[in-house]
Amino acid sequence: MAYCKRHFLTASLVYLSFQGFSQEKLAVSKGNPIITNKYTADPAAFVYGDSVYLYTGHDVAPKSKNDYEMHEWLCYSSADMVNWKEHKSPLNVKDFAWAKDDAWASQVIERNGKFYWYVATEHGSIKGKSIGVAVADNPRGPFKDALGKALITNNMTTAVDITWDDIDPTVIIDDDGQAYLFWGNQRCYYAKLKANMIELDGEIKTISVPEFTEAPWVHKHKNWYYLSYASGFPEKIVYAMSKSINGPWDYKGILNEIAGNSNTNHQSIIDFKGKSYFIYHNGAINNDGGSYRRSVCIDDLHYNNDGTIKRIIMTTEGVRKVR
Ligand code: FUB
Repeated sequence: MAYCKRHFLTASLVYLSFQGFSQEKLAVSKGNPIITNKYTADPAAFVYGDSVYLYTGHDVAPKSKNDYEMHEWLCYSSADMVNWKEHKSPLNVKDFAWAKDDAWASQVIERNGKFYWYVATEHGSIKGKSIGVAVADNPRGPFKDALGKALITNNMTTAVDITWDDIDPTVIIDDDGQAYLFWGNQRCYYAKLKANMIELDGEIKTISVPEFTEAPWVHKHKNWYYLSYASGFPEKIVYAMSKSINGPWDYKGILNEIAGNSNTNHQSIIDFKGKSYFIYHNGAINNDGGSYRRSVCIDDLHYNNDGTIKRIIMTTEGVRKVR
């Protein structure tokens, strides 16, 4: 693994300007981690227009605390994967009146000019984690609760007897227009979404893949569907492939090894301007990163001719500018 903590400590982000009226900060990534002025976790990226939009959780746990503390989600954009704009935080757990706290993993997708943000958070009155959805007219927000209640609550899923199995939503719209939501911890769930993107369309199903911990990410590349997910603990990212979004999923093994100084790894995979990227987090920032103070990193992802994916090489240098 091309990982060296000493080198990560030298990775930095240079602030170029601050435009008070738009509350955007422009920063140049010097490598991994790409953002060093705050802790960022659970990356989810998507391409819109000429840019990549990157949404993350925001770890704010003090060094003395060995647990997650996360209250808001963050939004960044880049046209070249190196120069990143930090936008004003477009969504806070307080924007969901029914939620208690914990701005955990999330993903944004666009449909018909609207942007839907699926988030995991602790429910205020139904015990356990839950999934909500917010909507906006712009990828930078502002986002507002689209439903006024959770889309998924812990009592809707019974495959495992834990209160945190309804986390880590990932969403995909298939070529025929059908949208699917995948999520889970210890068990991977999925369900169809109606065209309005805020209601389930049919039953919740489970997927059987080896050693599923959490963090599913479903993407399509050429004619293959990929289900990547965190496996074991500390987590490695593994993946499975299928010719159908409904499976069966053919397990392909490890995609990314354990990330430096972090029990979790949480990946997002995109294609942008002719290249493929693996976006994840580690615990390598400054002297006090770790499993609860994580940082987003980006490295190249390469497919083999048969559609399988080469093992990710985590680097200090990160990715090059793309045009
Ligand atoms: O950030 C909180 C949790 O840690 C996420 O939901 C998991 O995927 C793991 O990264």
